[in-house]
This record gives sequence, C-alpha cells and structure tokens, in this order.
Amino acid sequence: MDNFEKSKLIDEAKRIIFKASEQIKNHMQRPYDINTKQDRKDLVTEIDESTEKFIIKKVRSSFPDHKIMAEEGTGDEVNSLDGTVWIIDPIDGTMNFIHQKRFFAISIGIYHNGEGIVGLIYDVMDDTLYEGIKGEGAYKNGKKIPELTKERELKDTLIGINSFWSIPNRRLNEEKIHQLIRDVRGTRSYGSAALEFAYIAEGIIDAYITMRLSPWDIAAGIIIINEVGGKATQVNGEPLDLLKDNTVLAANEVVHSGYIDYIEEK
Ligand code: 2AM
Ligand code: CA
Ligand code: CA
Ligand code: CA
Repeated sequence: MDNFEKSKLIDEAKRIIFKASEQIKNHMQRPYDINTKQDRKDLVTEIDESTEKFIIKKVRSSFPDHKIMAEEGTGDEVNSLDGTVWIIDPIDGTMNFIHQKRFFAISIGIYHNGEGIVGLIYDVMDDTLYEGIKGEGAYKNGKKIPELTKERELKDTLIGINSFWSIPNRRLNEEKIHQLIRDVRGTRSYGSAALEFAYIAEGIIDAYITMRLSPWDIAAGIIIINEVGGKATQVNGEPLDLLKDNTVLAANEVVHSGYIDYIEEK
C-alpha cells in the first residue's frame, strides 16, 4: 500500500467513525431493543447492529475490494488476513452503553496482508479519538502520545482486570490472580476492551488481562499500543491470532513478561 492510498484510508476511516458516533448519540436518545446472545450477560442492542451496518455500507462504497470482519455478523466471512481487512466492533462495551450510557467505543483496525496499518478507537461520549498508525505513532485527538515509561516495576502498576477472573472460575487459577492483586498497586475494570487498550497507550493503566476476546475487541488496540512501546500477546506470551478468540495480556512492554507467572490456565 503506497502513502497516497494509506492517507486516503486513514481519512475515510476517521470520517466513518465520526459519523457513526453521531448516529449512536442520536439513536440512544430514543427507545431501542436490547437482546441477549450466548448467555444472559452477553448483550446486544439494535444500535450495535445498525451502527455495524452503517459502517460496513460506507466501507464497501469507498473500498469495494476490502474485506470486513465485524462482530454482529453483517461483514464477510474472513478466513485469512490477505489483502486489506477491516476489523470492526461497532460498540465495544455494550453493557456500559446500556447501563452507564458512557465508557463505550467504536473500534476499527485495518490490516494489510496481516500487518496492522491503522487502529482507531473512538470513545463516543467523551468525543476522544485514539489513533495508531503503523510506524508513525499514536495520537489522542490528534496530539502525539509519548512513548510509555521504561521506569516501571510490576509492584507499581495499575492493571485492568474484570473481577470475574478473580473469583473461582473455569479458566484460571484464582489463587495466583489473588496474589497478583496483592502484588500490584491497584486494579481497575472499565468494561470496554478497546478502551483498556487505549488507556494502556495513554499510560494511565499499565496492563490489561482477560481470558477471552474476539479479533474486533483488540484489532485496533494492538496497533495503537505497539506504537508507544506496549505489547499484546496471549496470557502465556504466545502471539495473538486475529482469526480466532484469544486470551489477552496487553501491557507496557517493560512489565509485560512479569505478569505471565501469575496467570495459570486450568
Ligand atoms: P462487547 O461489549 O463488544 O461485547 C467487557 O468486559 C469487554 O469484553 C467488552 O469489550 C466486550 O465487548 C468484551 N467481550 C467479548 N466477548 C464477550 C462476551 N461473550 N460477553 C461479554 N463481553 C464480551
Ligand atoms: Ca458483544
Ligand atoms: Ca467488543
Ligand atoms: Ca461489540
């Protein structure tokens, strides 16, 4: 992809995300349907679906030969990252959207032959755009985000983790997570994977640990944190695979490996 194509892609992706955000804000003033997916806590609204359709329509009209992977199933069936692939979460943090009416984001990651080119995370109610451009850096509302500090020790970190992973569960050894909670400075739980990545990039938390995310939860965030000295892998340190669900350990790279010993999968 040449620089001209790349700048057209970035401009258009930003236009689409701003427009989609306006539509969400308008629609949420009116009543909307709420449904469940796999279980009673896995929620989706008609606004998740209409926003996805809106974004996909815009992408298809501007870039008919690009492929689209999207959460609510109106994209393409994507089996490889060959060519240019948009990985879209129309609303990341649907539970926050419904209950809190804030702390949700639109996430768009664009990959070219498997390489992350542009990552955009838009915090809708805060009107904040986090943007990562491969090789050029990360930005918050157009202002360059500085490299993450290299002066960080695990004991001084603030980590994003859902409290669910600290109660007895099927996926990991909760005793070790309890020890991690004791050993770090503090924990936070924001309820939007995309925003947790954005906050790592911004340096306001140091890590995010979770046991199951889909490609659209992380596609943009990976690109953004990579640009400022962050690292994202599975919880065992293995690389992430954007064609399937993954466990995720995202962190400032100077502390990243320190968390691995605390995460014992069952
Ligand atoms: P979503 O809001 O787009 O579904 C919540 O802890 C975070 O995990 C959100 O980013 C949420 O994305 C994501 N998530 C992924 N799979 C989920 C699931 N099955 N149920 C609830 N949240 C899920
Ligand atoms: Ca969802
Ligand atoms: Ca999501
Ligand atoms: Ca979603």
